[in-house]
Amino acid sequence: MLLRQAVSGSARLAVLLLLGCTARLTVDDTAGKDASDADTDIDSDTDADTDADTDTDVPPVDRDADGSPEGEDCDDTDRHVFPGAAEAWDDEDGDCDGVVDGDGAWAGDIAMAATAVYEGRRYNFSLVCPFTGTRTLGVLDFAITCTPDTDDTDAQRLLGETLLVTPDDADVSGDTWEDGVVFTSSNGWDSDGEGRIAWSSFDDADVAVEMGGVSLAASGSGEIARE
Ligand SMILES: [Ca+2]
Ligand SMILES: [Ca+2]
Ligand SMILES: [Ca+2]
Ligand SMILES: [Ca+2]
Repeated sequence: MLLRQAVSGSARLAVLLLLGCTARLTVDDTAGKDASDADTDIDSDTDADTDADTDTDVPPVDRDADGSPEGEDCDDTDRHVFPGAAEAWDDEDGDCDGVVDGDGAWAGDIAMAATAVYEGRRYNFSLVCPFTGTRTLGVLDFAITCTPDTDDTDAQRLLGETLLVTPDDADVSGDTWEDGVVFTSSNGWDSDGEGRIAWSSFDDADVAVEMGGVSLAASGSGEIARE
């Protein structure tokens, strides 16, 4: 009799254990919060129950704790760099918009004044010369192109059909470029000058160029904008 009761009790215990195991195996965190699961988030299975979190989602990583996760943050090792951050003139893309500082295409009109002394006579010219250029990763490339009126024979003879102003040294960093320029005439002469571009913002800059000389001098200034 005692033996039969012991066997019966063992059988009930085995059934209960089997039911318990079966119940646990049906818990699936991918289905969300379960009645026996203390999780509040299917991705944060930190409780002590034994159900398996089969959710394969990976929480976003934000290494520099700037609120912008890896993938959105273009530099997840620098907490000052993230989408929407303030851009600074530091040769880095601080706001993660894919553009470093004032890089891009630039254009505007430069008002150029030139004086020439030729065979004892003084000539004055005023021209509007388009500026086109690009600034990319520390390299500045531009040309100011003056094309005197074809009817102005004096300008054609002294300045040329085309007078170009180009940078002598294209390296640029920060909000100011100041270096040599070269004035090159289609008449076959060229002359060194000085140039300066000062950025008042990431979208606007002031340009100044100058070439001194006894027989020919020129200076120009104007505003350019990022296109
Ligand atoms: Ca980050
Ligand atoms: Ca960052
Ligand atoms: Ca920057
Ligand atoms: Ca940027």
